[in-house]
Amino acid sequence: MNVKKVIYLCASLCFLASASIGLQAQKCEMPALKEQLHKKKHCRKGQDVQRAICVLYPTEGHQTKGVIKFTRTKKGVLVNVHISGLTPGKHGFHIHEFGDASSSDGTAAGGHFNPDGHEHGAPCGSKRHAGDLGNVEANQEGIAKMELLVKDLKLNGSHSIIGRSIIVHIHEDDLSSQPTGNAGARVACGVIGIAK
Ligand SMILES: [Cu+2]
Ligand SMILES: [Zn+2]
Repeated sequence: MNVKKVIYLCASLCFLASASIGLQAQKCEMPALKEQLHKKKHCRKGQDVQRAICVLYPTEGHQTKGVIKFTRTKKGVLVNVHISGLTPGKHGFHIHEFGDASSSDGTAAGGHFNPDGHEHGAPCGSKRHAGDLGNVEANQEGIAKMELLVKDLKLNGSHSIIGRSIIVHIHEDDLSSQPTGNAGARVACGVIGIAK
């Protein structure tokens, strides 16, 4: 083997080695790029929630159930309420802080959703808990059906209600007593999730 051949062999080996390193690097970059594209596509979608839904299940000893739908509009969030199994009359209706429906009495959902540290109030008031939705009113059949537009309800951002819960109470919310409106026990609870 002469010197020329040795140099040629070395050069070819070096070329092959660097090519394979390059290939490996490319392989590593591929999943990262894919992940970035995936994030771009899906996280952006996640940041722009248009609709939400909450299925209410009865707490222990009660029969109240229902479905609450939230739809973002230009004027605010439209809240569509359909609840059954209530006693006739008004019942406190709030968004509570935690999306935790694990306790049989609904208390794991915590207090009213209150990201701004305000006092409890009426749904139309400007200084109130963000979760204060007032009352639902059941007819003689125990059914409450209504639609309300809540200007400052958010499905996105720091005040988003996604992952919080809805609680229906046994009594009427008087819209003034602190900190809960004196609405009593929790008869139904459900977690608010992103809807299609
Ligand atoms: Cu409540
Ligand atoms: Zn409140």
